[in-house]
Amino acid sequence: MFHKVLVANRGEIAVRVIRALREMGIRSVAVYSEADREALHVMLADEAICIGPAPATESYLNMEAILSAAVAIGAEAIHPGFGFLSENAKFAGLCETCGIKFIGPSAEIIEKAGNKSEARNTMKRAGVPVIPGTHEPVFDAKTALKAAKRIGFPVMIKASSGGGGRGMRVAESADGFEALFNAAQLESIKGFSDDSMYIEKYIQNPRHIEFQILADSFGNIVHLGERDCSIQRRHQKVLEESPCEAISPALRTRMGKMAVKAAKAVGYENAGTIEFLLDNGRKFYFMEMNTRIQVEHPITELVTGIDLIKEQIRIAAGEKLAFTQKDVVIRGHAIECRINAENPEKNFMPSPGRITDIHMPGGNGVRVDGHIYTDYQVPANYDSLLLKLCVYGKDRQEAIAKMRSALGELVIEGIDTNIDFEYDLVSHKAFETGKITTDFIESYFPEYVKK
Ligand code: MV4
Repeated sequence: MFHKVLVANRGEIAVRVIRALREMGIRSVAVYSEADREALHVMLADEAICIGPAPATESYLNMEAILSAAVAIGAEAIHPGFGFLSENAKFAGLCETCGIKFIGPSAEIIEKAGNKSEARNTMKRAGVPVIPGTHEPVFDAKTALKAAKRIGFPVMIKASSGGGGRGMRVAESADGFEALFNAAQLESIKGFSDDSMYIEKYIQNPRHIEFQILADSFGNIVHLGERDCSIQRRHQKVLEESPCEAISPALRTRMGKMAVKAAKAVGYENAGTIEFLLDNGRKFYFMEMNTRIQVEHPITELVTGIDLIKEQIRIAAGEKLAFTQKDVVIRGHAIECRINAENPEKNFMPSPGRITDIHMPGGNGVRVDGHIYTDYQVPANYDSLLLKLCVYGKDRQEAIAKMRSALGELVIEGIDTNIDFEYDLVSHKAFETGKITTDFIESYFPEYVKK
């Protein structure tokens, strides 16, 4: 096992990883920007190194500064968390070159998964269902239009290197198709320096379902069930739950097998996520593969009892998975609400500033993963995630009641937060009855959607 691990992140995920390292008896090294001198991850780690000024490009995205820090302090491995360098193939490759274990898959796998149209083809070849669409990347509007007519409208135009909804357009008909294609392609060239596009049949109001997988370096792969992440706003998840109430045990088995097959097809190692779209006819399609630990990992931990961060570290250290698929039992129901420093009444504008008071909920089945404390100054330089409020109940109904109770108790003063907005979401009849699709917020909270 490692003796010392550097955590190349900040905020709640850095805190989460440092806690796991301490439990495992491994020394932790925090890195921090000048804006994060007072951050919790810096206080909790065994050692801490300043890696640069506040802008992420000069600190948390600064590969040289992070690798120099790791070498200087004698860290044997780097945990990248999520965001920042976590899905950067170049960084994973540089770690390898420096003789430092990157806690995640290899640079080759990250690269493969990052190209969405290539991943799509790999999955199709492996027998994983994909959305009907093009099999070769398209580079011009004329060829794309021909493909769209063959697929049948409505279609979705997507960038091969896309993500987070960038370089993506829905085309309802041939009218105006070429303009939409050109706009999506321009966004992709600007955002990803890539003009490669693909076309898919458009799935109306699907659910976003993702399967958690764990794969060790001996080719053993298991899935840990799914998370329903359909409730999103501008491609940012707002609330997630596990399991998905619309998935029967039989469908879970089928989708889980496909998730494992998808991971096998790329020779996956470490923790990963296979994203599917589930349509209203209960048909599912592979959409993307995420090669990092995800924000919403705690709900999977709550329903499986498996510590995903510890598993990531064990796998990276070369250990075999200590359990098989039949040992993984999904029990009860978990929900996560992301609590952000933002103002829902002002188009969710970020609300950095000093936290003057906090009251945390607690009790049976309540888990808080956060990084804030009284008098902490939330910097304006990074994302607005303050904490993740998670609840675990024997069933969905109990989990919902627990979440409402916990949100009602949670107090964060001094800055604006989305606590009340989350309370309204979990109190809505449509949420209670499980009418959850990707258009949930537009449909039931239109006043919060800026046109
Ligand atoms: C789609 C789709 C419908 N049909 N693809 C959104 C981000 C990127 N990962 C892919 N996305 C979508 N792809 C086809 N063929 C709908 C979405 C989509 C979506 C997916 C998951 C969660 C929220 C979403 C919000 C809008 C659109």
